[in-house]
Amino acid sequence: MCPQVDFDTIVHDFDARTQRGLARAISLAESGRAAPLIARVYPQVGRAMTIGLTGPPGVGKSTLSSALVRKARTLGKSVGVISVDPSSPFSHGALLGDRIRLTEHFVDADVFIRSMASRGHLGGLAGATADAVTLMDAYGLDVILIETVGVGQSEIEIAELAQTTLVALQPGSGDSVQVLKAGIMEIADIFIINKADHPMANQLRREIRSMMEILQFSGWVPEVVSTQATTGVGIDELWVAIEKHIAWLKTTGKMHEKRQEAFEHQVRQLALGNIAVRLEDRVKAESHGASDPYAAAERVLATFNVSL
Ligand SMILES: Nc1nc2c(ncn2[C@@H]2O[C@H](COP(=O)(O)OP(=O)(O)O)[C@@H](O)[C@H]2O)c(=O)[nH]1
Ligand SMILES: [Mg+2]
Repeated sequence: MCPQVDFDTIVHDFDARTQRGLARAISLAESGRAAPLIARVYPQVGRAMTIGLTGPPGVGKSTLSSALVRKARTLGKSVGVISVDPSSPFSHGALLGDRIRLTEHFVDADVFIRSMASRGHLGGLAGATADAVTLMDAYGLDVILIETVGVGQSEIEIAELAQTTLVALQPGSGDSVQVLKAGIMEIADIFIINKADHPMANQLRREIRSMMEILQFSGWVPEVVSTQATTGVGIDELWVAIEKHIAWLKTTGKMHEKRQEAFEHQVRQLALGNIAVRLEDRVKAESHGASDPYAAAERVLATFNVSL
């Protein structure tokens, strides 16, 4: 974010629907200074179709993103791609790979690609990403794809910002077991068996089926779609499955529920982030030379007008 760019300029560029305006608005969100902009655009959100895509490194998420962008473009839809890779904040290797796989879309004015960081956002990376989704939606992008590496709780949380969560796995990698352990299976609305030309693809399908039995999904039962992201095989079927899931969310009223939960989650994260910062200062101050932890905790709480 260029410090010399003032807020009014960003708002002006954003309102004029320039990619530069959107890019700067997201940078503002990353640095935790987008609150007035979010307040201003919030009445316009809720139009976009949001898709989360998660899975282990190397499974083909970025290649799938690129294929999904291509599909959405053939349908005349504008697309935003948010790429989140907290596992490599300093080495840009993964992000560079993502960019290479998305190069064909760079010149397309209706495709906006962004990798995320959280430099000062109270809600952390998930908070910054949530703001980016809000901004892209308000900007008018039809489809928003959020790619995250499925390695930890916060990445899972980011995938869940979306209406539909895709979990990508690849055959012959032992992925399914890893993913079950990491708690990623539970968030899948659609399983993707990517690199489906691999000889062990059928085994992975069986593994997914047996894990689905263990997890006993109720309501929506995840679809399992085989793809070859590099050639585009299965992408049409994947798109159909996504649309089917979104239709299900709408007809059952789950869409509304999901939105409400996501809203509450954002409020909670913002409030907790703020309280955590204040709390840390007080804890340090009151712990120094304190007679016992309870007494110190009482003094900390007293500054918030509450007691144990
Ligand atoms: N054979 C094969 N390779 C694929 C397929 N999809 C992706 N790849 C390759 O797998 C590697 C990792 O892909 P990438 O999209 O960067 O994975 P990510 O780390 O999950 O984003 C790249 O070399 C891709 O070309 C596929 O369907 N079949
Ligand atoms: Mg990637």
